[in-house]
Amino acid sequence: MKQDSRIFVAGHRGMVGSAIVRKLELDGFTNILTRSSAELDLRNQNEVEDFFLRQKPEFVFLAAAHVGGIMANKTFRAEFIYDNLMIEANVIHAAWKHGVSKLLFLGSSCIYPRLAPQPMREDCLLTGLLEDTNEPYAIAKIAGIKLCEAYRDQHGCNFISAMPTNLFGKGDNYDLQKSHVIPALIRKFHEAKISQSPETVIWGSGAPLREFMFVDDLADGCVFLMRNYDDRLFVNIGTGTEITIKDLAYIIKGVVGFDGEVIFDAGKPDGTPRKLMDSTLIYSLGWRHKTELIDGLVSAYQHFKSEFA
Ligand code: GFB
Repeated sequence: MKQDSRIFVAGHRGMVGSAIVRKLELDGFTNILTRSSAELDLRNQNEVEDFFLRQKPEFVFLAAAHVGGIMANKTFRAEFIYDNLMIEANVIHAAWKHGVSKLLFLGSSCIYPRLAPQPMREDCLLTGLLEDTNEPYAIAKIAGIKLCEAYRDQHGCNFISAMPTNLFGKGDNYDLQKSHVIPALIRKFHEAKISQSPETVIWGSGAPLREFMFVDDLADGCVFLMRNYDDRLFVNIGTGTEITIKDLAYIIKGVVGFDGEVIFDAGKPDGTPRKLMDSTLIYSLGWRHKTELIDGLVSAYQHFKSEFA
């Protein structure tokens, strides 16, 4: 990528896309193309086709997606598969048709089988059944990987894919029914502190293990891969560290400063029991995350307070 390359960040209003734009701006890229979903509906093939024809992007970060936490995935199953399949198919096809030099597609760690050996290596894709709560989303994300591979195989396109672990940070969704666990717990503990509630309810048993990455680190990893990686195999991006939801809850409780009890609601789903990625491949290329979980959580709580509290 040259400093004045035409770089399209699809999904720049989302948590990941906005972090990629921040990173590109920090690195001095001067020609970043963005469109809101009102300006360009990526599910609409004609609109996508017209955008690529007129704007001629040279590089594409495909960060646009319909995303959400465990309950949103479980509930809005049709939207999660349809929106994501349409976005990926339209953007990847148009990128080939209009001669994009390189595209990076963003997937998710939920592409791996529910009971995959831990830590999960890239080669365990499609070796077992998926987690039911997010199967439609995972199928769409696997389709995105396969689109990149197929356009590379048939047309020689330099389309690569990155699989981030669970993310959090600036621009996260704090809607309690749709969000992921970290923004949900920040909000729940904050509101319980303000209202001096004696307790806060956490979903599930607290036993599941998750790996979390601060979104600005993920953006750094994506730009690193865009500059340094041209191979067919998709790349895991993780921190290598996992934590139980229970321990995470107590850390966030401390960051927010809530003094009450934590109650676990076993009526809510746990989802995948464990989801730790093997990030040996990206480490071997010379990349590592920079932000420790506690520092990222402190920063996320500050963003939450400045935007919502
Ligand atoms: O972050 P989360 O929704 O995503 O949930 P997943 C992680 C764990 O936190 C689950 C528990 O075991 C939840 O039951 N949890 C506890 C909570 N309290 C809460 C709460 O108040 N809100 C939420 N949301 N969770 C999603 C997938 O799975 O992760 C997607 O559905 C995607 O497909 C994404 O892969 C990264 O890790 O379970």
